[in-house]
Amino acid sequence: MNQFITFPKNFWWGAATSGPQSEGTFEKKHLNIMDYWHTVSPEDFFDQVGPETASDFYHHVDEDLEMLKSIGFNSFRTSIQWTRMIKDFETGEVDPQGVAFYKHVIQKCKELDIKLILNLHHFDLPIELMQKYGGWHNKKVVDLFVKFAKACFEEFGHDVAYWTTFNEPMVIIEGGYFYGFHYPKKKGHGTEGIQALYNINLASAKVIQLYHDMHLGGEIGIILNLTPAYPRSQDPKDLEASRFTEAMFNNSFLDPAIKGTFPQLLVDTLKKDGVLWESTEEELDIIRNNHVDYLGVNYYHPKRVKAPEERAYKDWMPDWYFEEWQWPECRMNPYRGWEIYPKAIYDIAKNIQENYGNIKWYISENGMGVENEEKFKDESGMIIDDYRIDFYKEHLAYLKKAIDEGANCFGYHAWTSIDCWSWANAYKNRYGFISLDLKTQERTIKKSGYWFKELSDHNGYTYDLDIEIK
Ligand code: BGP
Repeated sequence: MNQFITFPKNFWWGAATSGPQSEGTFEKKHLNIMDYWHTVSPEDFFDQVGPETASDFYHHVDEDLEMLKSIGFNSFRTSIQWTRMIKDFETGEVDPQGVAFYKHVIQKCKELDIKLILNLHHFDLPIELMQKYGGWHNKKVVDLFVKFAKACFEEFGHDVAYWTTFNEPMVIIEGGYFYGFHYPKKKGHGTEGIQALYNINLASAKVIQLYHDMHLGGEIGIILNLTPAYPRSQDPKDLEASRFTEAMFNNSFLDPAIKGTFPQLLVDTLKKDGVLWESTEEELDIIRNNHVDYLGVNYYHPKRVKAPEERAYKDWMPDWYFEEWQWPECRMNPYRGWEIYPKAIYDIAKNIQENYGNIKWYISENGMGVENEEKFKDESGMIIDDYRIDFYKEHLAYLKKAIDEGANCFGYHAWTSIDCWSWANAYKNRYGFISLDLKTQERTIKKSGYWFKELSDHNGYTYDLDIEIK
């Protein structure tokens, strides 16, 4: 099948990265939890590579952004590191060097006519706030985050039109409280995690309120990783497990961000189990009345769930209500261990269209991490990543199908622009349109980068895979 697929006019094409994964720790006055984690347990990281240099965006801003422009980017997301921006977390006093760095990034994007989305939190809580207050389950951290956001809006608010409060807040809960894959590697801390989930929703709403009150003329959203929870069967018990999983892992942030409420099923379950978060009427009012202007959706893989067979945890955990299982038809990305299921993009789009007022949104991350990409190099040194191009083609085809049916999607960002560092995986799996030689910091555009340029220039591409889009 050869079909040219066109996207709506002015569609956003680009990719995302984050401060902690790209900048390097150069001249930063504080460490975040990921920086700190590497100092205490380097063996947790692939090849023990830490974030100190990362892709050295700190010293390559101009060159990198020019390269992104050259492969067709009209938009780009990164994040401001709390630990670079702020000198004193308690007062919110800024570090002039940090401010100067982000001003440079903003200025260069302007010069190149690249729309910049600045995110305020990408898993990078300052370690001092974890050591002093425990972390996101303490409401003190919420207030300090608002101070940080205020400083960002004051410094950059007139020059940046698109903001987001958090990237994948659910992963902060899963990684830091439920399953221990992020520092401080707590496992089974369900109740604390639930409080943190509430507090982050509150922090996001408070920052949205502040941003709107400052009348800066731009828009503010949130980036959520949405993982549709497909049930194993139509058995009522499996369906119940899938409804709970949706409420817990998707709607617990989606509902407050867009509707100002929490999913009833989640609230009822937590109440019944005696683990509902502590809230005040005043806080709930803030959440009720301050919604996002737009939504970013990170999509990598779905969840496949069934009714739980046994209680894996003694203390409260969401896993009391569901269990994951491997769908027999699953196509797996073996490097990352994530299922590849492009149709979920269509399902997410329909959900937003039908159940969330068709709010405007964009794909803020989607991509495929591959280990040892060196082996796909041709004689000229270019990585021939056809697998990645096919991955994008298939996902974009489902996105377009949803747009044709009325989904209010305004853009597509891949993960990521230039190969970047990651928590625990470090540089194992590469996702970029541009490869990075870790030793020399040399950047080389991959085949997918040239493909992306064509895609952006023509606002569309030829769908030529044998896989039918249904
Ligand atoms: C998302 C994060 C990114 C990025 C990506 C790839 O969850 O927002 O920061 O890391 O996943 O995941 P990983 O690097 O773990 O393979």
